[in-house]
Amino acid sequence: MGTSITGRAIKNGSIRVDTVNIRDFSTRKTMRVDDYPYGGGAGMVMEPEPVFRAVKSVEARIGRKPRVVYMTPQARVLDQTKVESLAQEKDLVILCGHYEGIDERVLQETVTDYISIGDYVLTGGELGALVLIDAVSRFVPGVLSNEESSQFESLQDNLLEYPQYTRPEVWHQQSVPPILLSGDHLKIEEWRHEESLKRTKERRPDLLKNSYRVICVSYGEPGAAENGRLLTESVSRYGEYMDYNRRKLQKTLLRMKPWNLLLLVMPGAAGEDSAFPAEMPGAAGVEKAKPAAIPGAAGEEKTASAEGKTAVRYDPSVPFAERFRGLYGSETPAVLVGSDDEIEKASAFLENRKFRVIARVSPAVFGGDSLLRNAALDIREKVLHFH
Ligand code: 4GX
Repeated sequence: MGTSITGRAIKNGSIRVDTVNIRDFSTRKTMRVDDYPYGGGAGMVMEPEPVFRAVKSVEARIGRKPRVVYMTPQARVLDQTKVESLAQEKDLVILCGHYEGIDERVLQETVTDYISIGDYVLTGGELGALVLIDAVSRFVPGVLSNEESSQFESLQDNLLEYPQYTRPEVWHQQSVPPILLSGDHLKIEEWRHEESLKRTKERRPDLLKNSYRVICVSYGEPGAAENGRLLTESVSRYGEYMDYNRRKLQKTLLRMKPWNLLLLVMPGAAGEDSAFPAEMPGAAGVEKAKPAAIPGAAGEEKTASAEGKTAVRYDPSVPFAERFRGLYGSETPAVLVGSDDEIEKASAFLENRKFRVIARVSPAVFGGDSLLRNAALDIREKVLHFH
């Protein structure tokens, strides 16, 4: 842990790793902490009491009950969603057996999470713990620089990373795909998304069943558009974003699939006093993808914002059925953000249009990066559960 990125993180105080030796909590003169298994059989078993005391000593030191993770091959294999969820914790205790298993009763009483790092057997849980610490650290603020964090969400959408190229343009008779030299960023994003899909189909088709496309629709105050974009980007790298204040869009047919996710950002989601910074440098740890261009906004009332983007005036009198004339789901999960009142009305409308509302999110999530990040995590977990 002392080298490279984790080494730097420890030195700058972003993370701290303490070790507790279970043997220090032995109940015997010999300092042993294991004994023969009841029922016989090969190997030894770690006694419950020293493990219990070791965990209690950590609780006493930090003054609260932390999540306690037990590294074992008899658990679900660690994935990026789990890593992100663990990274929200201020403290984590990782319990490692070495050579031997631990008495089931103390596990039952102390362990909150069972985690495996893969379907193979190690000599002890320590290497698993290092893997876990390493992966979790990347989500701790201050561990990665902006540059390092801007290129890491490859598994966020359950898709593999697209292929990368650098100079020279031709190497061993092989050219860099011309589109990457075109300077057309929208086209490049599209191409990368396609490559990610292709690659995942070929190499990890198992990931695709947990993959879904995020489509965000917002309407309401001008800030709703920006908030919609922020939320979309924290949930998915390849999310699409649409501003339904635009009348042309209100008439377009949008039939969403069961593997899509609708994020509906409504009024109340961006009041006058809510913060929606023009720039959120690396806040969500996601590279900023430009939202897709929205076709046909000609003739709309536009007001140029400071960034030169266009905002469209919101007309609150337009009813749902008119604003979303062409919007249909087919058992499509939907997440609603807005005032309670607006969420209530929207739910009924969307359920009629064959969407399934899986989460209601308070507009307060736009109050800060960590709130937004937690909301995104929660949404992703709910979608996976829904599927
Ligand atoms: N992902 N191991 C736990 C302890 C043990 C020994 C004997 C029962 C009987 C592992 C993994 C892993 C090895 C850690 C066995 N338990 N940890 N250790 N795979 O293989 O996390």
